[in-house]
Amino acid sequence: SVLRAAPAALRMAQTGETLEEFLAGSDPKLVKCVAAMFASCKEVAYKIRTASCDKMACFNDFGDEQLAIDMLADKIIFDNLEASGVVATASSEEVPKEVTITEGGAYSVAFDPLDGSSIIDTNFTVGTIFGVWPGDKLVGTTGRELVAGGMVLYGPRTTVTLAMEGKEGAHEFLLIDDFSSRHGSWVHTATFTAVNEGKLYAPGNLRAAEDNPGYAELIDYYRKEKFQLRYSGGMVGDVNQILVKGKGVFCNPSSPSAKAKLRLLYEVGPIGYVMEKAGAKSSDGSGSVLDIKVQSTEDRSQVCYGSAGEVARFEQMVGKKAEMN
Ligand code: P6P
Repeated sequence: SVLRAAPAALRMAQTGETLEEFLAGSDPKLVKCVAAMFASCKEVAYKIRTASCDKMACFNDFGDEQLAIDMLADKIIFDNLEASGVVATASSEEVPKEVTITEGGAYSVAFDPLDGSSIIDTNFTVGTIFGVWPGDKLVGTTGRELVAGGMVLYGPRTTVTLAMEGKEGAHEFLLIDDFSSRHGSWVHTATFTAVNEGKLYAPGNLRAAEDNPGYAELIDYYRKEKFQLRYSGGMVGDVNQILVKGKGVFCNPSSPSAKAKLRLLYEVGPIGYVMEKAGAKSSDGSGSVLDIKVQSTEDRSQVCYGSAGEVARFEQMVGKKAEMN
């Protein structure tokens, strides 16, 4: 009875706009593409929450063959993108090549189906990341050409933080789902338009500080200035907290011994789009990550997202030195 009451109570607390109402007026084919991603993530959330998953395998109650949860998520997303009929090319971090989906499709999608699957067994927040480009190409694009991007969080609640052309800011949608059905609905719960200076930091790839002196100095600065350390090792949750708190900085630098880890096409670019639409800055140490051209699906990049002051500090102290990549 409590769960059944929850959706109504949650709905009362929301801004109330449904996803359909939010998307109304956008390009119908882009709406279909974005809706396919939301539908996929509802299904992925359901599988994660109703199956016994660990790092290696996912046995669910519906007879699906045994699949690692990230491959299951990958399949769900590819199937939904194909069903949308508007996606020309898709590429996934799990299968890093450009796959033709629908000849003549209007958009192409790159996605990380389940980011953080290495921490799913600890029940930390994991997520899906996606970027939508016009046309049929992914390699050769930059983040500047993105028309939509999203971070999906499979946490205590399932949310999507979406940014798209024609909409100011980034927008959080909450999945209202009573779990007894698989037909939850998405309601708009927040709009993010600024990331201000504030003492919250999420320092990734810490081992890079061992042979990247600038990064070591930056960590010392955060400690001396008594920044709050908030880091889980799951990119989507660690970055999304900065939008929700409206302050702080996330970084994942590289060094000669700890190469750049995060994928440009599937993670760094799409999240950079969402963050910059939400008023944050991004940088690979020399400038906005949206200006980096995708040369290969395998490209990786160091990255910093956050307030203007902290991203500038990252560029000044860590920068982008060839020997560090
Ligand atoms: P590190 C998770 O495996 C991931 O790809 C991102 O989600 C996360 O931000 C990063 O790796 C963590 O890297 O080196 O800090 O553990």
